[in-house]
Amino acid sequence: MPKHERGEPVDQHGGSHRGAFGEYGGAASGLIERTFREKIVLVGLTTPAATDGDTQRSLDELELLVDTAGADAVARVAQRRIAPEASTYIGTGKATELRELADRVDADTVVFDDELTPAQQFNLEKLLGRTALDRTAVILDIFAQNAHSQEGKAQVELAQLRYRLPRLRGKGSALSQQAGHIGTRGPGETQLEVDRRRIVRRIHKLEGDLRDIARHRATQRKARRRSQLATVAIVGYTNAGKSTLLNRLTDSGVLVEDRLFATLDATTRRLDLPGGEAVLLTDTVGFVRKLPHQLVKAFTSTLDVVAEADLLVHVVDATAPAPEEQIGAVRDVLAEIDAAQLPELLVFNKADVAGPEAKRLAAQHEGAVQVSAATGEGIDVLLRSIGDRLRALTAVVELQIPFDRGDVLASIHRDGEVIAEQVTDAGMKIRARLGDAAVTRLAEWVVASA
Ligand SMILES: Nc1nc2c(ncn2[C@@H]2O[C@H](COP(=O)(O)OP(=O)(O)OP(=O)(O)O)[C@@H](O)[C@H]2O)c(=O)[nH]1
Ligand SMILES: [Mg+2]
Repeated sequence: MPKHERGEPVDQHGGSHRGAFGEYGGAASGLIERTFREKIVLVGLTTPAATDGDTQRSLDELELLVDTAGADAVARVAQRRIAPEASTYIGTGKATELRELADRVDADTVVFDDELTPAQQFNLEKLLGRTALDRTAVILDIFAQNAHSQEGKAQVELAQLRYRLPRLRGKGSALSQQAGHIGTRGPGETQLEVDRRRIVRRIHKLEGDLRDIARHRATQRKARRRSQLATVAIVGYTNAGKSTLLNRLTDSGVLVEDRLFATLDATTRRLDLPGGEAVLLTDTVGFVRKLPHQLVKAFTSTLDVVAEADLLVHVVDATAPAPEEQIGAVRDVLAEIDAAQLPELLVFNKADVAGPEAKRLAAQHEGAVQVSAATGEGIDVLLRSIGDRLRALTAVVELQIPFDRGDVLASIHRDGEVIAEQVTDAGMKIRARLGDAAVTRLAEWVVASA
């Protein structure tokens, strides 16, 4: 049984004390191990655009998420509907059936595969007589358990508070959120208003802290840019093997676990490519289908490193049940952080287990490679591909530098790759491969671009 260090910050700052998976009491201190695993019923909806198989796969993943969060899925329900029902998501009739099932299997909680509106969640809890949660709450719970750095904790807390704010309601009473109801009128603030204000204040504080971190990061990145090293970001679905790959390539010792969202912070290391050039390689948080937008938004200070990369190395688990779907989900998140346009190198990982499937997948995507981050198979090809892709992204230009500008000459050697040098009457004529920034900076000496 894992230890749950969930110093869930929200509990200290007001609002409902209900953690994602019920009351914790002393467990919030991280000293007391949870002695039971909650029993969960999973509920998924199949809309006309999807198949039953899609829903089952999504529920398989939800089961894994629930398990990662520390609970057991004991039953699942899939329902076909044109669209979610506005007030109860599945409709009252289905909700009654669901309650009977939950009673029968003695479930503590029902988890829905899509984000519920605050009203749906409220109505469902009344109909089901037990806690109703959604996929978002489960993912937030896992993030809360895995956040260790100050930045990670602040980001997760911010996402949680933004998720909880509209769901806040007065203790115990179903009607207390309706202003003007008996018992809520009168001078002074209701407890609910106090809680809400406290949360809003905390949200502003966290936003300010994270803005500071983001600013500090931007300054660091600017310094790196000046060093002209290309930046490569490893992205991919959670558990695809991103951290294993960073470790394989740079001996980083980043935590690797067969667990969802093991990595929440970014780690950057220098990587020397076989062609002699060096790049900065970053491993960061993984993505998942329906990654809560609150999290994506809260994680900007971590994800900026992806949005500003020169190249994305997109790691795909070739043993996953539906790798193409995972690729799509990752690209959806990339679009959300304005990184969809970045050059991407697809890497099908776990080739040691996937066998011919890895090769087949790589063949279906132009320029893709297959590797095993665990055994090292295919890593040489990957390194060459990274070098090739980066070189293709930098321009080859010709520059004419007067003899008295040794400083400019030195900066070309430092920032780019000199292909040819020739002494002419007018000075040094140089053919060099340079990044965008260097080309702009050296524009007055550029005589031709190839
Ligand atoms: N067989 C095999 N297992 C691998 C390979 N690469 C990674 N794994 C395993 O896959 C699991 C996840 O690896 P991680 O490197 O933590 O994956 P990640 O993408 O960083 O995951 P998160 O940080 O949780 O999003 C671990 O159990 C690894 O040992 C591989 O090439 N082959
Ligand atoms: Mg990782």
